[in-house]
Parts: sequence; C-alpha cells; structure tokens
Amino acid sequence: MFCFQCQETAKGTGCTIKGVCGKEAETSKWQDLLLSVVRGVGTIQHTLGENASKEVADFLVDALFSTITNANFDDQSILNKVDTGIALKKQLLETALSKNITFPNYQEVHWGGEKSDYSAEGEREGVLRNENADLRSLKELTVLGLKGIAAYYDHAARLGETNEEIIAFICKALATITAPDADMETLLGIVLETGKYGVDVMALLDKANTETYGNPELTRVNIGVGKKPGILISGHDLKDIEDLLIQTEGTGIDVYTHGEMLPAHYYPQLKKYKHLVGNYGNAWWKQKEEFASFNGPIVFTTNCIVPPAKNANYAERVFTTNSTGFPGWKHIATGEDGKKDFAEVIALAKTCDAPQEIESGEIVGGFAHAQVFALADQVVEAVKSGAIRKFVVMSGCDGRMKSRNYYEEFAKALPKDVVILTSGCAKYKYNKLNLGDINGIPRVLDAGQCNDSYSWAVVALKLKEIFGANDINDLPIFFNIAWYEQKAVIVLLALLYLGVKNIHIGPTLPAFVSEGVLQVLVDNFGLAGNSTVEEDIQKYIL
Ligand code: FSO
Ligand code: SF4
Repeated sequence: MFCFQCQETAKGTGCTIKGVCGKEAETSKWQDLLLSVVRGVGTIQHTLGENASKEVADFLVDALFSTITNANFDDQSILNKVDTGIALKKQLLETALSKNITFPNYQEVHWGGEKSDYSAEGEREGVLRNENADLRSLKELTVLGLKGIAAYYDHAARLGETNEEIIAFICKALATITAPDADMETLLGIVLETGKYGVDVMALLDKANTETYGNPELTRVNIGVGKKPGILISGHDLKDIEDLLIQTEGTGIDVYTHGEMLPAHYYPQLKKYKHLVGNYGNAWWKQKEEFASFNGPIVFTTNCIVPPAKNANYAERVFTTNSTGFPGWKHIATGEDGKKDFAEVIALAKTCDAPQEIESGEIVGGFAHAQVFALADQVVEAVKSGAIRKFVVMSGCDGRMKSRNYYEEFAKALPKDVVILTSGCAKYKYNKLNLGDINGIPRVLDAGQCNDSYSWAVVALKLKEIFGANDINDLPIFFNIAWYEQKAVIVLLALLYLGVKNIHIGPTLPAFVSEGVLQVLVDNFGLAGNSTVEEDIQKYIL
C-alpha cells in the first residue's frame, strides 16, 4: 500500500504497511481500485460531453467521499461501490459507442472490470503509478481536493441542493488527471480550478444549510450531561441529526453532538429541539475514551472514525451511515425518501445508562457570516478604535500529534486584542480556554464545521468592502490553518482561489506536495508552514 493523503501519514512521507489511521493494506488496495474506477467513469462522462445522470453523480460523490481519511474501513462496502462503478462505466461506454464517440485510450477507461482482476488492478492503480514526483503531486492534490468537494456536495445534495456544473467539473478534473501525458501547466491549472469549485460547493452547502435550518446564531452549548440515556451523533451531516431529533422526540432519549456535529446547536431549526441537550467530548481523535464513558449508542454520519480497541465496550453500540463504514458495525441505509430510520438506535438507547459526565459548563459558538454581519458595526468600531488589533483564522482540523499543542499554546499566547476566527474541529484546542471578549465580542468566534470556513471568506470580503481595501491581503487577518484530512485540502485550495496569500499550514506540510510543487505554492501564494509559537506571534501578530 501507499497512502500519503493525511497529515498523520507515517514518517511524514507515506503509510506503506498499515495506515496510522488504522487502514489495512487490503482496504487501501480496494480504495485505490475504487479511485481508478472513479477516474474511468469521470473520464468517459467528460468525453461524452453531456450532463451526468443522477446515478453517475451519486456514484462519483459517494465513492470519492468514502475514500477520505477515517471514513470507511469496510472492504465489502468499498467493493460494492467498485461493482456499482463498473456497471455504470459499461453503460457509459455503450452510450459512447452508440454515438460513435471515441474515448481516450487510458487504462482506467479500457479496463474490463473482471472480478478476478480486481486485486491486480488495485495494485497497478495506486498513487505511485505516476513516476514523476511533481506530476504525481499535482494529480493527487486535485483528487484530494475532489474528495473534499464530494463530501460537501453530498451534504448539500441530501438537503436538495445539487449543481450540474460542480459534477461536470469533477468529471473534467478526473479526465485531466487520468491523462498519462498531462503536463505541469495543465495540472496546475486544474488544481487552481479545483479551488474555484471548492468555493462553489461551500457556497452550495451554506445555502442548503441556512435555507433549511436558518442562519447560525450566537448559542451557548452545554458540555455537561443530563440524567436520561442519550444518543451521540458524530460527523457533519445535518440532515441525519434532524431525522434523529424528530424520531427521538418524546421518547425519553436525549441527543448529544460529538466532534464536528457541535455546530448543529447553532441552527434555529435544530436547536429548537429541547432534547438536543449538549455536546459530549472533543475532537474525533479522543473518541476511544469518550465513547466508552458515553454509555449510549453512537451514530457516525461521516468521518472521522478511529478503529476501536479489541476490548472496546462500545463496539456493539456504534452505527455508521452514508459513505462511512466499519467492519462489524451496523450500517443505516438511506430510505427512498432520503430519510433514515433510527428505530434500532433508539431501541438500543432505551436499554443504556445515561452518559457519564466528563466535563461541565458551556461553550459559545454560532458566528457564521450572518451572525458576524449582525455584529458588523461593533466589530468595525472595535477595529477602528484599535480595540481589535488583528484577526487570526485558525480553522481546520484537530489530530493526535503532540505537535498540535502549538495551536493551544498559540491561542493562549495571543495578545488580548486579537480575535480567533475558527471553524472545523481545530477549535477543540482552544474553545474551552475561556479566552474572554473584546467589548462584548468573544475572542474565539466559531463559525461552525470545516466547510463554514466559507463564512470567513465571506466576512473577509465584507471587511475589504467596509474598509475600502484594494486587496483582501491588506486586511489585518493572519491565516494559521491546522489541517488533517482532505476537506482541509479543499478549504485551502478555495482560499488560494479567492486570492488569500501567505497562509500558514501545520503542524506539518503535506507529504503529497512535492518539493517542486511546494516551490510553486511558495512563489505564487506565499504558502508557509508554522514555526514556534513565540516566533510566529512575533513575526505575524505583533
Ligand atoms: Fe475534523 Fe475529521 Fe471537519 Fe475533517 S472531524 S478532521 S477537516 O473530518 O472534516 O473538521
Ligand atoms: Fe496513512 Fe493518512 Fe492514508 Fe491513513 S489516511 S493510510 S494515516 S496517509
């Protein structure tokens, strides 16, 4: 196996024996096979020059999403997706033949899809099939960005928002990276265009979320527990938590959010449910201990899954849905009407003890663009009077590595006149530190999930207008992003597309960015890693 798609990759270069995330070599091979089928389907669809059918769009989105770090560890689930893709590929090839359309002579297009050849094809089609490090890097940067796009698209589509242009771009980008002779210039172009569609898909999801559930608003979220049994819901899918809240109403079961589901509390149409009682625990990587003490069922709507220890007391209580999967865990399918039936989860919850308290108190959030605009006069006044010296965007992910303590220390070391703009699970490093406020404006403004980084782009553009700045980079905003998996990759590409320069990413630079490509990103965008807390504060804040 060879996988280098996340920040925790082995030795900072690539997992070759087993994933640090727990992914087995066999699973990695099936994911490589699935991605080759995805490239084949995307290329043929692009060559056809017509809009993809719902089946093709659903397949591409689901398959890309399921190969995101920590999303799906279930070989059978991945192989089922391979079967679906091969059937679709055959249909598309027949359409092409009937129209006398010739398609490119690529392995991914012509491979016949024989089951006996699945393993060999998976081996052939891994990341290292591209020998040139720079070309490989650009191709991977593109496909990892597409995985992020697929994740966000999936959530938006589940709320009824679809967009043919985004799907057409996914196909075009897949066709571009499948071409064995694609050159640097073409590939750089497609990487940057991926960023454009990153902006589009985040806007699509923002529209879907806010039109369905209202604009996030300032909310205090309880981090303690109640006395009733609870269901813990993790991941990013708001439709799932809504279905669960409706089905648990009046049953005597409480619902708690976990990890990236915390921002569900900020939406008027979700927070109205009285039995949505709080957020339990922290970022994804602490789940082994926190699931054990939660006592009740846990539902994964998306990544990030950590494989449980062999003697884990909660393995029987975990359910997956959507693109996620784990061998032995129950999977809840989506019904014809797009809804889920959580009856089994609710029945199990009724037999469980209430969660054990691990924390108490409240955290504050809900500062997506509309809430920030509502505070605009106050914010602008504070900037003009000098009460706010600077904003630091610290969106992104949290993770296991000790080097991530940088972000907690950085937050603590910031002067008291600096405001942190956050989103994604990166916030768990500093959202319980009580960093205070500036004239009533909290010093940690949480917009929501990682895709809500979109809010910070919207806010930055608004500030540019208010302050009459020529360039977004002239604003007193420093970008210090923590990354872990591929949704952070699309957020980064989106920010680059919007013209944001001098972004710092950490705790380490991506292994999939080759030296040559890094140089291009440094030269054109001022992209940089981080240094020590002291040095970075001195250089970029003071
Ligand atoms: Fe975190 Fe995991 Fe949202 Fe990622 S839960 S790491 S960037 O999936 O998607 O922030
Ligand atoms: Fe390794 Fe990350 Fe890939 Fe898992 S997702 S195999 S940890 S690079």
